[in-house]
Amino acid sequence: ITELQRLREAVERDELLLYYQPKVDLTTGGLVGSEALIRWFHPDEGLLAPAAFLSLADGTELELRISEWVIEHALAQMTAWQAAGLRIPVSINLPAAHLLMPNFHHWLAAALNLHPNLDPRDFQIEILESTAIADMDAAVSSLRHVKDLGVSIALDDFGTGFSSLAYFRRLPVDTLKIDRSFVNEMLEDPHALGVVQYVIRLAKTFDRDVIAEGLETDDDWVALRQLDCDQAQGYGIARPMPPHELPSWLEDWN
Ligand code: G
Ligand code: G
Ligand code: NA
Repeated sequence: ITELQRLREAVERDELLLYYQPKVDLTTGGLVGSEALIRWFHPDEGLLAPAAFLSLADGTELELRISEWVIEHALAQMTAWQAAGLRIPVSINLPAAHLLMPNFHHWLAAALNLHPNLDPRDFQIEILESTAIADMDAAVSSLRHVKDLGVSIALDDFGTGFSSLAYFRRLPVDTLKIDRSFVNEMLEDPHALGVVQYVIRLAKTFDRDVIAEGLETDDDWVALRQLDCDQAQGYGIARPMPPHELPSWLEDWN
């Protein structure tokens, strides 16, 4: 059987799982959310990261099935945490093409309706900045439909794409995520630092939230805070972890 068929079976056999990486407020240190990151627990090869399998599904109906699976499982996890007394906002990663499908918001609304106790404002969708958006008017309208449900949108890996400021200004996104390549190098490379500073100011100018990816050290934390960055995630806070570990991580962190 092909690798693609094997991945299809993995979805149906529930071999996929979501890990969660905490996001914190850089001023208070408090948890502000978590990013769901897909993994494949392969019976022979062990735990596989998305880079090892996700591209197999590119452009197939399985890619859509995986997005559906991610939405369902992330919402179910939020509901489970909530039942345990934990309110943990979650963001998921979706191919921009899925978010931009004309019927996507109906699909998302149906998934949210299965979880009436969740506040949709605790749910966020991350799409890559580098995704080319061919039809800007259609994109703006799709994103507005999603936002009308209360769900927020983040532009991921910001700074690595080619989007113009005019494009960015029109897109109704709530959050900019500064790509970790800039954060990792900002203390050695003044150009990287300049980009980080620029994205933070851009976000503030447009009244958007801003989060830094790839915070690895205490020095990174201090620098980002001095630059007025609101939030961060990264190995210096926590690595992505299975959901049952998050409550005890949180207890240690607090
Ligand atoms: O977890 P890790 O850092 O290895 O993830 C690598 C990349 O894979 C992330 O930057 C993210 O963009 C992508 N990714 C992770 N989980 C998902 C997912 O559920 N769906 C999609 N489409 N991409 C994901
Ligand atoms: O932007 P994206 O969604 O791809 O980011 C998530 C990816 O980044 C995951 O693969 C995760 O494991 C990885 N990641 C998260 N924090 C850090 C970090 O502090 N340093 C590095 N090198 N990678 C990180
Ligand atoms: Na992401």
